[in-house]
Amino acid sequence: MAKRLFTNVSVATMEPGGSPYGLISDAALAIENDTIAWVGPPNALPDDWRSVEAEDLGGRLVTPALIDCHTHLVFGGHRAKEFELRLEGATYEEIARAGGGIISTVKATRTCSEDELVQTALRRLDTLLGEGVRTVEIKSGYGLTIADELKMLRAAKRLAKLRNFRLRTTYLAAHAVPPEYKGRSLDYVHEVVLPGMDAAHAEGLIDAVDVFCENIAFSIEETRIIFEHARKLGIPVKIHAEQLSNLGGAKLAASFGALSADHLEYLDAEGAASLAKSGTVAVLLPGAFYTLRETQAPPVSELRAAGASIAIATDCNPGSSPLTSLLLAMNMASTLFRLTPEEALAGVTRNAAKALGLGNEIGTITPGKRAELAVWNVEQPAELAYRIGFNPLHQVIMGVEA
Ligand code: DI6
Ligand code: FE
Repeated sequence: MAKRLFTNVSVATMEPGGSPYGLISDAALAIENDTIAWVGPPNALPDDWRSVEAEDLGGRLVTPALIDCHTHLVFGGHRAKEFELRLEGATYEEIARAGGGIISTVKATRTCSEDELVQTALRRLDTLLGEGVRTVEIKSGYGLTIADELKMLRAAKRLAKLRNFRLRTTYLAAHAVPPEYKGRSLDYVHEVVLPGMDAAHAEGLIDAVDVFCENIAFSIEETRIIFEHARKLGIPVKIHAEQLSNLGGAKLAASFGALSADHLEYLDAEGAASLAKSGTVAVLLPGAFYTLRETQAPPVSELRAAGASIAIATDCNPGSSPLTSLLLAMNMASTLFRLTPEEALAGVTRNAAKALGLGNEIGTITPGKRAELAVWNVEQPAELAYRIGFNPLHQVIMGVEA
């Protein structure tokens, strides 16, 4: 059995209930193959580890490798023009209604080959990985035909062969109504979203199904139809909800036992309580809030009071959140949403794992979980959310091999 032992290290285990960050200040950390074997004070190290030569981490901080649980990393083109229009006064909703927005990225994505999608997404992926991210969720949703949705998902799957990270793919054909179905969104659901889900599932391309439930996208009734179909196939669901208005999408998702409900700026206390009750993670996306210059922040106090789990993600996408830094998302979550730095770190580790249904495998430094660790050149865990545009990553440890 291959073993590695690390000493002279601070470990933010992110286990709840104990010290802040689950911090063990002067720790030893033992891993065996792909798994965390032991963590604790060095004088309590089990006997069978005493003969293993220790690697000194120089007093650095170790956290779980970071998890970006909501991205649209694969897409064609970019939307710098739209950025300019917004600076001239146009709103995101106006641009979307005028055929720009998501639809312009759909056009660009449809013209891209699978290879081109892989190559352009790889740049963004590498930027995330450079900050200690080792689990990334990637959504489809810019193809909006069965063939183009499958193309996006296959491109995402290829990324996982090119880099050493854990991938979760989500089927989001219900991201926008494509021009050819304008005014016929229910037809689009029946003719594309549902059969496309069958095809993607049959090819083993998806871990979850997502819906953009919003006035400019899909209604509550349409969302329900899509969720019921996913349930029949045994695929977990998640939702983009309450981003621009309060339609009650989060509550609907909770009633389906959704993994997560994401955005949530317009969520009310009742919605927050329903998420807590169903164990659905509230995923906050400060990059979109910032880019769209939203003024209504998500109801963090209500989520806390209800006892909901809160995660943070980049929402990396070409329109509302052209962000490829999870560390910056943590900073924004603290500064814009008033999350504590501890909540921000839990939001990209423990709670992000839960938002992907991976809570038993990753997200905390707990014996038995996977040894996917980030080592940082910082003294205190709060430094990770505190700095802006600074990357203190020292190294990533993925099991005994790397
Ligand atoms: N909400 C968002 O913020 C992104 N998708 C979504 O459902 C926006 C995607 C885009 O503008 O391209
Ligand atoms: Fe999104």
